[in-house]
Amino acid sequence: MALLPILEFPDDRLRTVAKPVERIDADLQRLIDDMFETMYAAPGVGLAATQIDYHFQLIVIDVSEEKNERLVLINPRIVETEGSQTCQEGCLSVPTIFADVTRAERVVAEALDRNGELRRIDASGLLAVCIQHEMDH
Ligand code: K1U
Ligand code: ZN
Repeated sequence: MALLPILEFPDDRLRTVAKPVERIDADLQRLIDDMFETMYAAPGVGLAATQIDYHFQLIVIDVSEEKNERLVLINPRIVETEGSQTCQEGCLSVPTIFADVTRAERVVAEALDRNGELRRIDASGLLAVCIQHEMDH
């Protein structure tokens, strides 16, 4: 596995609009493993592929205390939202800056997992914040 460089503001590549992933193969699964290693080392609770200069709709997340609940979202879509919450957010691409952001309290997202299976994720609290933050990338 490998640690990948994370793009930092004001790098213009962070503004690139990510395209849908078209093929899930061994190369992509290796990249997903590298993204988890990079995210854990940072340390962070999420990482979007855009942040490592790969401009496809791919996100990794682990908000668990024990760092053992890996979530992979490929081509994610938010299909339901409910309520609102304000949370102080950081960003690995904007180090040292934290800001209050208001987002939905609960989201239901549909995405492909690392094997290309369609998953429905019903998230609230930090996981909901993280999904919304990473999709903004
Ligand atoms: O996308 C990123 O830049 C990752 C970012 C995501 C995020 C932060 C805060 C709320 C929602 C989503 C981070 O992971 S910043 C680091 C961080 O918040 C953290 C790091 C270690 C433990 C707990 C949180
Ligand atoms: Zn971020």
